[in-house]
Amino acid sequence: MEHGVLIPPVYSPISPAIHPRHQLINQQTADWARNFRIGSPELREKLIGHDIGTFAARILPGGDEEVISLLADFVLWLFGVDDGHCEEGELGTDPKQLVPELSRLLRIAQNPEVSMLTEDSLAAGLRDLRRRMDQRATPGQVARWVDALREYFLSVVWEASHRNEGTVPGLNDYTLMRLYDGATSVVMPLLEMGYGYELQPHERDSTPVRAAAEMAYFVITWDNDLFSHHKESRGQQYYLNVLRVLEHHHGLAPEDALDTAVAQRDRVMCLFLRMCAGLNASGSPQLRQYLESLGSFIRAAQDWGISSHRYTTPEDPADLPTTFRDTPTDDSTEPLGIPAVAWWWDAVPDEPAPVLAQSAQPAEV
Ligand code: 3E9
Ligand code: MG
Ligand code: MG
Ligand code: MG
Ligand code: MG
Ligand code: MG
Repeated sequence: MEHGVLIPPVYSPISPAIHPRHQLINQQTADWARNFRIGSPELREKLIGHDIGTFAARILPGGDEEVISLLADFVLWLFGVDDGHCEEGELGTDPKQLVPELSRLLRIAQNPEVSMLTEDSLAAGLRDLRRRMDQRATPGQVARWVDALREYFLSVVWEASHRNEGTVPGLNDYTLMRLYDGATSVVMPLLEMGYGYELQPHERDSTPVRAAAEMAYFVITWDNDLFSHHKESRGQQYYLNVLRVLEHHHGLAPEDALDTAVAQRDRVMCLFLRMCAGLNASGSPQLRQYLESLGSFIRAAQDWGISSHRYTTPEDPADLPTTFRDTPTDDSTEPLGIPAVAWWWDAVPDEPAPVLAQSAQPAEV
């Protein structure tokens, strides 16, 4: 393997779960990709082989089937953009051309009726996604989906400027970019839609809840950087992931970069658990569902990440772990030395008061 890096089992304290109709959902997403001709024929068939419907069925294991299908099609569409335009396409090395193209797509998401990109299959797919969003989402959820697409697009343009220059950002910039270029925030409205509720702004936009979501983005994308390292580093193409950042800027040997990245995600995972425990103690039922879904999203990305052909690359096997571990390699409660996210550690509510033992509580009357 490149650099001799062997990805170890990662710490996962969250239980796996999957929607029982995952096979059908996965098949429907294959049909959708073919109907809308997402990506080049080669890319499309590759994406269909990645079991993205299964991934979506793990993100919303108890969710509405139509929303899971919508999420699956949307994630496949995102890979159509991320692989097709950004990482393997010509636009990906040219931020000046990427900006107008992504801005046009954003207009389609926002106003699907506009007569723009009428011959473009990604635009047609996006129109269909927006139409289905309208059937299941509140106007506020649609608006947040569009806003999240914009922040994803902004971050991939930043990434494209590094690809264009062949440069590697430092850890703080990389972290900030990665919070959005992993396309995790665009999934958030669908977590609510999957269970048929709308989280109220006073909860969703509160500093601790936003921190919890960002922690989930961090764990999901650091895990992706581990599981996709083989796929990304084996070719000749420019690639960017946390192992490369740590090797490049911190002078770490590949093995040490790996240990460092694993310790970082373990510490954030531990912080996420403390944050959720604190928020669950006082949150609404909708907030508790939302936090549970953040956990499902983390676990889904892990189960799918170690098993999808996208990362195991059977034609050149990646030798990914097949299990998880139940203890962190690093459980320090100290903030990571990453200024953009160090505030997370200050956002955790105080420990809830200990619950009285059952026998000490007065009997119900
Ligand atoms: C992920 O980063 C890029 C996104 C556009 C993929 C779409 C996935 C989601 C919306 C859910 C988040 C899941 C993840 C990050 C697994 P990157 O490193 O380009 O993904 P890759 O698969 O190429 O490693
Ligand atoms: Mg990418
Ligand atoms: Mg990629
Ligand atoms: Mg990756
Ligand atoms: Mg490797
Ligand atoms: Mg090792």
